[in-house]
Amino acid sequence: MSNYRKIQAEDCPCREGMFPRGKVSRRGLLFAVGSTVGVSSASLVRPALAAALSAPPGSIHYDVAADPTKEQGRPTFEDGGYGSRSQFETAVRLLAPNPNPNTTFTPLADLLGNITPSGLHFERHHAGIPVIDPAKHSLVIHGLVGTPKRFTMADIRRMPSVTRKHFIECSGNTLSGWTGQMEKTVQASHGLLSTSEWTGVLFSEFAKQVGLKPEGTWVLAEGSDGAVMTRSIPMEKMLRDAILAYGQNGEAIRPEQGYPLRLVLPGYEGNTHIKWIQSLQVSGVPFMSREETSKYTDLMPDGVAWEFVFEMDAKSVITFPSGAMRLPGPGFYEITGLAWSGRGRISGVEVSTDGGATWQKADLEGIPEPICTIRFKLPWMWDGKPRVLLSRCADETGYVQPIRKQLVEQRGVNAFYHYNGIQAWGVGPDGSVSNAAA
Ligand SMILES: Nc1nc2c(c(=O)[nH]1)N[C@H]1C(S)=C(S)[C@@H](COP(=O)(O)O)O[C@H]1N2
Ligand SMILES: [Mo]
Repeated sequence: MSNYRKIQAEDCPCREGMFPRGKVSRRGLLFAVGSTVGVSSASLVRPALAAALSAPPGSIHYDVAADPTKEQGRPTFEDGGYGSRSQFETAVRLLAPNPNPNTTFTPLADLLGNITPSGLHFERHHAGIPVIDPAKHSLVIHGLVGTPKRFTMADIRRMPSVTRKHFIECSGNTLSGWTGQMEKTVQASHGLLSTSEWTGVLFSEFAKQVGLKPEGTWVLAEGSDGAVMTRSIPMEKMLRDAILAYGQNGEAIRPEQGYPLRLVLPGYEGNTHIKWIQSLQVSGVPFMSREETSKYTDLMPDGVAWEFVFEMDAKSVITFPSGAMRLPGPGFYEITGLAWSGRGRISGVEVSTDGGATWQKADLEGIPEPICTIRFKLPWMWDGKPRVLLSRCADETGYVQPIRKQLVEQRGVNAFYHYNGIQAWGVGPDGSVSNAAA
């Protein structure tokens, strides 16, 4: 397996040109240069040396010990007190092709377990990432409430909190299923999906403080970014499980994810999880904002557009082996991937290694949690023949992930969002893995 991972990192075309080779973290450079040639100015370093010292994003370059058991290791706190990953780890987010510098994809094939490291969480920004001082940020709750109120971040931090694991998935994830474009890697096809442990305050706690009027059936959530992104959310959902989150994976939420405060609406399409949230306005009707009229609707074959398609249907994907990888030869592999549903817990995952002729029950890693990804696994002996690998999942409502044909029969091919068909990866006789759609 470890041998295989190395092959994968070199072969994956999506990674080409993504590392700032020759651009060296200042601290790492000074550390290495100071110990070898005794100069302290980075500008004096010859380009060849700088290239040799380059380190992938999020890491610091250090010289490798000839024998780590025979010398003192490097001192702690070289990182200034905030850790970095090994210089040998290279997984990064994938930037969407130009001209869209506002979207990145999670490297799903590199993830271990179930949580997405915060630095690899996918990003979708309609107007870039605002820089917000938490001391000056607040959330106003107004409209059809008894007492309109402004909550500072300090007020919010004092309220009773919850910590829950949930995925967020952009409704445009896997849209190549509709268009038929063959994305080469699972990062490009499925990478607008990430899972974090979110910490924050349930909306129901805020509701107790402002007092809701019975006619308040919708809430307009509004961000404080350049897009002032707004979505209308049913009050029933807000009271059921909406979280005003300030924490992500054990620390403050990342700027890219909405620092200092974001809405988390478990299972709802990503665009409703308003980041950098500043206002919640209660009303008796949806607001019909730009994002729910011109944008996030699904056009059906009969010309009718579905709107307020909130819940993300059950989906699964094999992340190993997946597109652009190469299996080094016949033998044992553990097929693995992720399954998730916006409607509850995943109840089961099946894998086919023969293009859907037969299916086997996959092992689930741990106990499925509601509206959270779960890792599945299946031991597999590859005989060296061409194979097509598929996964399909079911959730606790009894819903089974469909094939593309079923989706197209129901919705045509104009529906840009909410594609959740089964993904197929083909394994060639040379071990090369490629997108075989489904
Ligand atoms: N204020 C604001 N909230 C926003 C957005 C935005 O551009 N501005 N993008 C939305 C979209 S389309 C998605 S898919 C998710 C992405 O969340 P992430 O960037 O934390 O992955 O945030 C949503 N919330
Ligand atoms: Mo999105």
